[in-house]
Amino acid sequence: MKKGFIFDLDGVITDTAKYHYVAWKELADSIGISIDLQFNEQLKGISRMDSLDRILERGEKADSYTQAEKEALATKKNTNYVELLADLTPSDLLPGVQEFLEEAKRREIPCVIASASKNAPFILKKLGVADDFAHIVDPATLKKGKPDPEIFVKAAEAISISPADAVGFEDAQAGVDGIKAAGMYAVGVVVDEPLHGADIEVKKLTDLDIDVLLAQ
Ligand code: B16
Ligand code: MG
Repeated sequence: MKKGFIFDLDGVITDTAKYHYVAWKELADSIGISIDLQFNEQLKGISRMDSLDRILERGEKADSYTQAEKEALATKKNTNYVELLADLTPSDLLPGVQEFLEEAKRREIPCVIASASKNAPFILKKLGVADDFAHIVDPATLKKGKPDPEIFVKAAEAISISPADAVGFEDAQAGVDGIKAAGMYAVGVVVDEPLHGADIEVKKLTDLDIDVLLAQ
């Protein structure tokens, strides 16, 4: 029997990718780099600094900024992004999330957030589900980002279970790779592109039978 659920945030609990895109596009435009929605796909699940590095590489400006200047650019993007999150409400939970979290609570299965986002506590509060999670892994404590398994291993540790007893939920390929590298059962939440290596793929969490999932 599985004993815990480990959730990615963006793309699984809510869809903040559209706000990341608006904020990154504004930042990129301001330094003469053009990005589009297709490029934005590459930024899913990737940390703030790694996202900036990918944008600078795309504009062939990887060596144009000092570390301090890059930090200022990332902060500028984040300020804009957090402003865009101001209107987030529980209605922005992805379909089936509320019901799934309630089912987990009824079965006393702890839920943990394993997100690259440093804004996760703020976002969960705005969505009204902060109390549904036993722990949020602090991405600032990580040595490596996804696809490294570290964040998922830390999430399992936080609720004192072995990774093999956890189910991980992800929408990004880097995340599914991290879940599998941690030795967990992987649920891929897909829009249209398949996720390689996921043990099961669903479009929304209510497509899952929680009892079947726990028996994996
Ligand atoms: P922040 P996830 C990730 O969230 C996003 O998918 C990614 O686009 C973003 O750059 C990253 O969080 C960092 O977010 O700038 O808020 O710290 O999918 O890991 O929940
Ligand atoms: Mg995600």
